[in-house]
Amino acid sequence: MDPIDLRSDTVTRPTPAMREAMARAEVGDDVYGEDPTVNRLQAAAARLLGKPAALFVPSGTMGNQASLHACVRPGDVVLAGEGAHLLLFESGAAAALSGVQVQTLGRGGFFGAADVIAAVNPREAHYAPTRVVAVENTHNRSGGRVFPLAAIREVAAAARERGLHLHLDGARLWNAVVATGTPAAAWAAPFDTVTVCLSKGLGAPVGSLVCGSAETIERVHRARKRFGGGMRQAGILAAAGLYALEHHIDRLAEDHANARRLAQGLAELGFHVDPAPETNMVMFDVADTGAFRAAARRHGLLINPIAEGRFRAVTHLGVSAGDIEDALARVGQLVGAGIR
Ligand code: TLP
Repeated sequence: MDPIDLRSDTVTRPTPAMREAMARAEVGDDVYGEDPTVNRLQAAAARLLGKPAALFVPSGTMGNQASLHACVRPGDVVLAGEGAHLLLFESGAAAALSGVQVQTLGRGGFFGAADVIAAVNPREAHYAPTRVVAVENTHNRSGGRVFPLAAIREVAAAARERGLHLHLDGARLWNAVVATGTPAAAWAAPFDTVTVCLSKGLGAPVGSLVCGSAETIERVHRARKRFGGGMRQAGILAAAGLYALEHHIDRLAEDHANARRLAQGLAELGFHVDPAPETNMVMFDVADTGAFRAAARRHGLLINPIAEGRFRAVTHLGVSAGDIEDALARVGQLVGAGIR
């Protein structure tokens, strides 16, 4: 019985064609700016995101944290939605590396202009300066939901009026692009810095990009160096990223269809689940977290809880429509054995 891995879209492995592209990659020393494949990837990403410049970084975490580092001073406030990855799952980096406090606003990862206006501190010596508004799209903790573009534009207008920097954690922006048909550049336009990942749904082994103005990217570049993220012959990785951008964006629609089928099947098995996931994540509730996880593993189903009683299943390049039917059959066996 082959395992079916629904823990995350980070578990994907490079396809044979991607590995061939990696093997063929021309390389140079990227700390000198001399890796032609990294340079091509950065140019391609900047073009796709509609920004003047882009920088290849080792991870989404470094993309977020180097972006923040480039535009804050210690003591500043970063506003972000509830459950933000850059607050909860980056090992305290915003505080540890940049000395900022992250303050959440809105509900469930989403917020509007009124929330921003209410959250910005007065410019007065008692208060920490509010410096950044960060949006996560799609939003991981909410189950891969899309932050609506109209709301983003209103948030951005309010933030601009108050002189705030706008950052987008677009680790899964490609999923929002495919789910809505709105191009990446339109999603990125309101933001000063945009992090996008190659190693989630797009299936590259490593890598993310930060996009923005040339001047901002120069500062992010310094932060990348400071954080130890300067890479040498990184063209081997960049080649995988280029391949992913060229071949793996449109196919995310399959992951979204698989997530919908999984949700529907789980609902039929009696689970409390959002029946219409927007992208590639399915959140559902179970009675006994430990028992469900262990029994699922015994049945060759790898899946992680995100909280007591709540699981996240993520569809990706390594999971076919047939695998989803298999996964549902395996969950059916658990339910038959009284585990749910
Ligand atoms: N998310 C991972 C885990 O860290 C939770 C996952 O399995 O979903 N932004 C968002 C919205 C993310 O979901 C992630 C990774 C990151 C940033 C960080 O990316 P990496 O892992 O490349 O540092």
